[in-house]
Amino acid sequence: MENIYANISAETVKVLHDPNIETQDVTSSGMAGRQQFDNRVASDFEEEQTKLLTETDQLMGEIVNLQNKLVFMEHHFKMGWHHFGSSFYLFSTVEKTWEQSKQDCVGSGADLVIIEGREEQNFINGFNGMFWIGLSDRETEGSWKWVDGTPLTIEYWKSGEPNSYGGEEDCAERSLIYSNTNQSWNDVACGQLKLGICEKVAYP
Ligand SMILES: [Ca+2]
Ligand SMILES: [Ca+2]
Repeated sequence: MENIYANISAETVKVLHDPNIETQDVTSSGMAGRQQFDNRVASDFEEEQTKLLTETDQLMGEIVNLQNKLVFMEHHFKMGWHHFGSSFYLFSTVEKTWEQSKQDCVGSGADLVIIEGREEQNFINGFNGMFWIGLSDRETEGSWKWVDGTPLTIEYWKSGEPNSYGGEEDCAERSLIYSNTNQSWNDVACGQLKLGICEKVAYP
């Protein structure tokens, strides 16, 4: 104990014993300060709590989204869809006309495939067979458009195609591939019977 008192400075002792300093005021001021400190701590705590609750809500939302995505993907894999990039693809097993194949795709929430670049072209080329793709010049001869209305810009026609053979070839197929995988499209008559490739957005 003596050591503790020894640490109290002479000035402190003087203040404590000075009759001119109103003890009551000093005590009130100390309590008010303590109250302010407590209020600030409580306010910080509430702020932190609100922030954590918001973050928890966001995380729960993300978990629900991921669970929904998982269910969506599992469902499509079971139905035979393939996942590539940001799309699902279904390679049909029944030969139909271009329009019938398109309608089948639409019926399953998709459309005939739109090939937007080399990677997707390579992916499509990984499957054997002659498949309808979502490309035609049915509206205006020679003006090839995808099923979503966008004009053809990147193209992978076979050498000598599209040739509109007999003047009646308005729909495009991914034909059999020989040597160059960048040349696998051919225009054929839309009424021919072929398999189709459907594409839909994987994460709507
Ligand atoms: Ca595509
Ligand atoms: Ca042709």
